[in-house]
Amino acid sequence: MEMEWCVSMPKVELHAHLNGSIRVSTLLELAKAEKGDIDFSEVEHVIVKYERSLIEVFKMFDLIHNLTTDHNTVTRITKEVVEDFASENVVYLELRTTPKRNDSIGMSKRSYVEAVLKGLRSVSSVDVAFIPHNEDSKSLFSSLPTITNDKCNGVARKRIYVRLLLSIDRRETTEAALETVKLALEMRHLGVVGIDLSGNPKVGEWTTYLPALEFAKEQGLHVTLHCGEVPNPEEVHNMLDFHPQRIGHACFFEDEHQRRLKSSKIPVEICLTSNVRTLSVPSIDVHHFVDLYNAKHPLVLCTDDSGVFSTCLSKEYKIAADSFGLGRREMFELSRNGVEHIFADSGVKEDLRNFFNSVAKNMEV
Ligand code: 6MZ
Repeated sequence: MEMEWCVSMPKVELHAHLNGSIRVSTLLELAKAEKGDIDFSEVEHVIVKYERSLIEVFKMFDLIHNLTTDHNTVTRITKEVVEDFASENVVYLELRTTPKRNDSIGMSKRSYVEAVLKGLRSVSSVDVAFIPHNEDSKSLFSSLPTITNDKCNGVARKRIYVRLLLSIDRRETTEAALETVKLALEMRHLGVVGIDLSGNPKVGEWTTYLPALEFAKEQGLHVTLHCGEVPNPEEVHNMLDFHPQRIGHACFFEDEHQRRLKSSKIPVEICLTSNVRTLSVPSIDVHHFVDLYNAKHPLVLCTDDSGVFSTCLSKEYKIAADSFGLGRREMFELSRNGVEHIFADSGVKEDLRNFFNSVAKNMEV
């Protein structure tokens, strides 16, 4: 499958961690400029490293957080990440991030999220629609690119929907998790649509986060969980009992869980490169995508951490097409089906459906 075609196809991204999606060039620039504890010559090779184990990935996040967690940098990376996704024709982005408190620089979880929102407002290269009920007047059609042969040549100004998920880090306490959920509720009118549970899968206990996740659900927030990223059958069992609206990864699922997943129809966010790099699956050809895809289970391809894993969503589609023998029509359908699993309201969903339908005609798929 040609990369160009994968780029030109409209896509939805539902599993992207803000700090993991940082541009490598930005990370290197920040590391070079850092005057504090970080010695650039020691971290440079860590940043540009290609292969990373799961343990190294989480060390990398600690390094990234050391470099990024002040308000201005959070704003900057948000702007860049949205621009990067928009530039490869992502038309709906659900960006997730862990609100961080850092008293020493006057950062609260709320001011962290406000810095993210400032980043969304500061994007100038594309139109960003992130405030719910504010965008009825303008649909994605205003950005429908002119398509010649099989290429999009973005004549019109690009437009992207962005919604936010606030992540609970598995290192957090029940109280800290509840604080994140309350913040998400207070910021719903600013485009926060749900809660994610993430962080080092080898850390923490399900019962710690459960009260906050149940509260989120009761209040009508959408919930997605990192589930089965490492072997932990008891936790997978409990997570399936909770019945989140989506799950991420689903790598280590025993047969019984696989059966329950399929009958539950819980959509799975699939992150091919991330899973292969962190050895959550031994190799791409045995990835559980194939089994779920053949069973017509709801799926969506995602990047996870495009900066950390040197990928982008178009590349993930190309990898799926090349590894599993899918053609243009199948790839387009896979992308289009992602719309059904977004957490934004029905108006956005309808606009996206119409958009994909008209692009399908133009792209002759
Ligand atoms: C679990 C992950 C992850 O929130 O600071 N994160 N959690 N598994 C993964 N698979 C590789 N990749 C990223 O973005 C970085 C944070 O996202 C979570 C981790 O908590 C990481 O610290 P934010 O914007």
